[in-house]
Amino acid sequence: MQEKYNFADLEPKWQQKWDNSNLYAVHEDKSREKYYVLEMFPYPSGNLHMGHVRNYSIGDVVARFKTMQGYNVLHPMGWDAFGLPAENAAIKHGIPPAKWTWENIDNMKAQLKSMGISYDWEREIATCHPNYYKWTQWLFLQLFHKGLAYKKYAQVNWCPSCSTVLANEQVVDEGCERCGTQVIKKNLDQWFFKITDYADRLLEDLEKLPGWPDKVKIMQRNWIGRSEGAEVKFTTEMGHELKVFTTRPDTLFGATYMVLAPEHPLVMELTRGTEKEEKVKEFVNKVSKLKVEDRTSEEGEKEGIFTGSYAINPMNGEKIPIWIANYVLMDYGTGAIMAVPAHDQRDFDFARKYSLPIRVVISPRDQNLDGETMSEAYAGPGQMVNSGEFNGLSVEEGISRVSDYLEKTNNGIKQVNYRLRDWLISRQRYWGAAIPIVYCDKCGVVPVPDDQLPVILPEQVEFKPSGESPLKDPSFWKTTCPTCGEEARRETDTMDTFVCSSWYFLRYASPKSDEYAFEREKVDYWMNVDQYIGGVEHAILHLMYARFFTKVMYDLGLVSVEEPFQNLLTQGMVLKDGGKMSKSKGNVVSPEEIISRYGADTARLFILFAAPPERDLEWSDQGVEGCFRFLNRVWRLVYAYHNHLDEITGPPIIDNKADKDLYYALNVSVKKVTDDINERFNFNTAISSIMELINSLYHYKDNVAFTQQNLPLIKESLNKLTLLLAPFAPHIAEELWHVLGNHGSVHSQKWPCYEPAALVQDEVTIVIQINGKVRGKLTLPVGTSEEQVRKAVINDEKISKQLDGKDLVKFIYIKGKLVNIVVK
Ligand code: ANZ
Ligand code: ZN
Repeated sequence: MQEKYNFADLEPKWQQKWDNSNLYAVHEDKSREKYYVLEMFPYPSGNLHMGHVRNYSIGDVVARFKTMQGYNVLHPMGWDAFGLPAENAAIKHGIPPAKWTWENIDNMKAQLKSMGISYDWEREIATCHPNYYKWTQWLFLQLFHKGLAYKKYAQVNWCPSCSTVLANEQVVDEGCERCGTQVIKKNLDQWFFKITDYADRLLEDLEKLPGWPDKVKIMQRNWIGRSEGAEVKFTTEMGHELKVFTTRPDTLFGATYMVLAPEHPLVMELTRGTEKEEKVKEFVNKVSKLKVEDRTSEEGEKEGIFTGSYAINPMNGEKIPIWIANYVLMDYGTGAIMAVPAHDQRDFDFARKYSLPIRVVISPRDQNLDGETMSEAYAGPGQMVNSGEFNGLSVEEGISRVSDYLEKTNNGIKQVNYRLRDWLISRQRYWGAAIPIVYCDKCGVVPVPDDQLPVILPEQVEFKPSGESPLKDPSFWKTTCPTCGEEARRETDTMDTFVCSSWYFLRYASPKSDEYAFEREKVDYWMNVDQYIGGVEHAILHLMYARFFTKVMYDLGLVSVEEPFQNLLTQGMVLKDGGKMSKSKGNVVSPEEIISRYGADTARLFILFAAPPERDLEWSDQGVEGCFRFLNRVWRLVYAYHNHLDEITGPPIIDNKADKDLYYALNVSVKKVTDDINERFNFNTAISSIMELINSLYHYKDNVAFTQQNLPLIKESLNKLTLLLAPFAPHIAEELWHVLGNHGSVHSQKWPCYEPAALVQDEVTIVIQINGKVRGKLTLPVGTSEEQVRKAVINDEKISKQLDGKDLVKFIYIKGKLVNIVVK
């Protein structure tokens, strides 16, 4: 053993040995209980950042700990490898996206290995590999055959100068990210997945996920956005049917105007050929440029224009004006509303602005509302008023009775609406999984037959400066129809990369299979993921899509679980100087630099020690230093003893006070580390109790003469210490495990247990304060009565001297802990 902790030698040494011995390879074994721990796979940008280090360090502790607890642990890693940055790099630097991506993967894989994470690299996957995207395409076809993949016209962002579609994140200040040209909306034929068919199940099954953070479930619930209400049929004076969706049928008598979304088909019909036509067109044009969020926010400026037409309220035959306004969206409900300004704030703002009537139809118990004088809409409980035969009903009764009435009179139906939209998966991009569809003049839309999968992406491609996808080239799209053999065109759209990541957790079960996307028996053994770990930025889309895919596959009989992720941990961010680490802020600390200066074990320990996993973590150079010093302390302690322990065998015999204290500290530490990891993933407090154990060991070493030291106890303590440290700092733990004369990898050992009896102390130390200041300590048997404590304190030599000649005013005893004496 070297005197100095030389991480730079020992870390690569062990990484190599672990690799060579296939230490982390796992196989299905029905005789053993499995545990599947998964970190969200990264996009291969080229370099790991601290967020990755945090994510994977957390996962690695869980994986190693569960392995030591005896589980058969699956802990795989792969690459979410399709996506835009590769294309941008290609356009900028002329490197083919495939080359760029594979080089980045090599780089990042080496960095991951240098962190010593316990991945089973045999199971590595990359979504851009034909062997993987073949099955992404196959799954697309399963959805297609089930009627869950369909095509329709939809709006996209379009740059007229680059003549290409832009993803939302490529639109910067309404301009094209690349050339700055103003982006326009364009309607294109697009592929969708019918996730809305699963809205109810996606919502209901959140109840089955007690192991998910509430905040994530709330975000998913809001995203699905279920609303119960009614669809009500109004008619225009000219006789068109005008349907609206409302969650408040009880307020129907208070509808004083109607609003159509600017994109509503009735807009043109109602105004064509009238004096309003020009103005309306202008208005519609203006609104179409606004962002959805700006249109719907409560604060956003509401603007509108009168169509000149009227509608008839089915409840009372009243004639009310039809307006067009920016705050009503085409793709929610029916794209039209009845406006009830007295009870809806957005309608209220609009009505005030355009002097439209406000009629109160819900009256609260304790105030008298008047439409003329109200300063805001009233959305609370109350009684129906101004509502004919329904007067006097409560809001809830009103909603149900008016809905019944509408159904009976054929003027409406009860309805549930969702905010969730179908998933637009078409990307007019090159670097993605091609949609396996062929268009034939004779046969129409033809799915590519299974035996012709994958539809291969050409890899030696050149990008035109316009950024147009190389798939727009005849060498890709020219093909023959799988059905009739005539000339046909391939679909040139590729899939959203969220499709690739919606099933990757299943592929890890049989990553190399040519025959199946995943082998049923293996997937059934491993699924579902027991612990999923990743950033909260994926709380909505990725997790929703993965849940959707899992349910579809369940319905197709491909998997046995309906939810993919049993428990979810969303780790906090890594901050520096209070802000998120980011290139643009110039406050990035590179993992490579920290690893080369202090070693991976220090980096991991710091990141696990600095905050509980779910909280944000503030980077601290001193904190890193501190962890490095701690590992050095561990090293020196083992160094001090290692030559004396070879011959020591057998369990320790504990008899004197110093031994008892150390044995107690050891057992407390084992219990605390075990509980902290097991129950709460509180790695930070687990690490502090390892640090306390080290302090106790040093205390023993420095205060007990060497000849008096209990070497079997030291040996047991050091052995257990390395076991406790193994999940957090795997390299140094492995080295010390061997230095201490043990065989086999520390990571294949059983997790240490503690001796419950040793946790019971027979003596307690009581702190003695006089007038609030600590003046001494007394060690007494557990269970000493207050009376006896008082005697012992007052008879104590040191204390009695300080009490001499003073009046004892008060004696306060806090059991087993503290005595406070007040004197005058
Ligand atoms: C009348 C009414 C009276 C409404 C009232 C609310 C309160 P959620 O809960 O989000 O589903 N609405 C319907 N379709 C809309 C659209 N396409 N664009 C903008 N607003 C729309 O909201 C449903 C309510 O939002 C509906 O109920 C409708 O206004 C409005 F005191 O109808 B309500
Ligand atoms: Zn054909």
